[in-house]
Amino acid sequence: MYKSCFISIIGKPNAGKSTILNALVGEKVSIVSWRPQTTRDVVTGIMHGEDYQIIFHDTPGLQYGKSRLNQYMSTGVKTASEGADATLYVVDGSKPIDEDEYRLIQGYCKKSGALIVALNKTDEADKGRLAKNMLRFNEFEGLTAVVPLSAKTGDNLEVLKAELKKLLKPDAQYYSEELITDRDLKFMAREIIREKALQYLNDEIPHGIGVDILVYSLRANGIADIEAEIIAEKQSHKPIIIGKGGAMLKKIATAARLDIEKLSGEKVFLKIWVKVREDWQDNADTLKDLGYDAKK
Ligand SMILES: Nc1nc2c(ncn2[C@@H]2O[C@H](COP(=O)(O)OP(=O)(O)OP(=O)(O)O)[C@@H](O)[C@H]2O)c(=O)[nH]1
Ligand SMILES: [Mg+2]
Repeated sequence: MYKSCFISIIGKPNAGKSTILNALVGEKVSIVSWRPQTTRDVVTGIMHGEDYQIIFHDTPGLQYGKSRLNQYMSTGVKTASEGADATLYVVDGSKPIDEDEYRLIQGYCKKSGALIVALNKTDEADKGRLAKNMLRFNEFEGLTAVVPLSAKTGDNLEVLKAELKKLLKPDAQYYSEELITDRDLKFMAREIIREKALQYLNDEIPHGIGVDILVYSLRANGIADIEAEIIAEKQSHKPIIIGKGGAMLKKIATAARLDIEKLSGEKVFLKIWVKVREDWQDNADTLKDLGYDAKK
């Protein structure tokens, strides 16, 4: 009998939620960076087995900003967590876990559905700290399992998979086997460009940027033409994003193009412009243009 399960991946910014999702799915479906608040949308990733599938919803890190964009992100987390059969709560196990986070996780224990805690980044964690955290979680009532792992090295990933598979129940096959995400190439292109910008730009700029895909069209010979705009929130950010003689923008565009080509299997022509829209994170129209639209 076919089995499936919906699991939401929740946790603080930068804990490694998207990295875990990608490791579970076996492909990069959700962008990753060392900066907190990389993920802005709920991203679906599907892990397929012989007679089962697990549908994961990667969510934005739990955060408390007040902009409309932050509200969109918080709503995504809430909806994903309410609609799931189970929760995978990801903790950065290489750092001390504060009492607020323990309390938060205890709150999740009381909700219906299984709760698995992934203590991530064991490759960077001190053994003593890890043991202490494990002991603490073992005292939690209502916790299904605690799994220390490293999403980066893959260490103990199989143990996590085994725990997740225990949550499967007889159910329909919601997605066909070749699908690893429900997002289209236009969304993925937007995210990949944003990932490269997050990776290459210096500290004051990345959180203020958005990416709008203006054109994504496929020629008969399989070549994709993509035109995108990086939206900056300050005029002073524009020259920095463009770089000396256009060098920074070129670096972002080249890295993004290579990743989009790998993902789509198409040859890609990518053009990127930079535009300034002040306060776009609070502007309903711009947010809609960029796909941060709650009604989606
Ligand atoms: N050393 C180490 N680094 C990791 C591991 N997993 C993730 N990272 C790194 O941690 C950073 C954050 O990873 P993400 O997967 O983007 O974290 P996230 O929880 O999705 O973050 P948000 O989307 O911002 O909430 C990146 O630099 C990852 O490479 C791990 O197991 N070990
Ligand atoms: Mg993420």
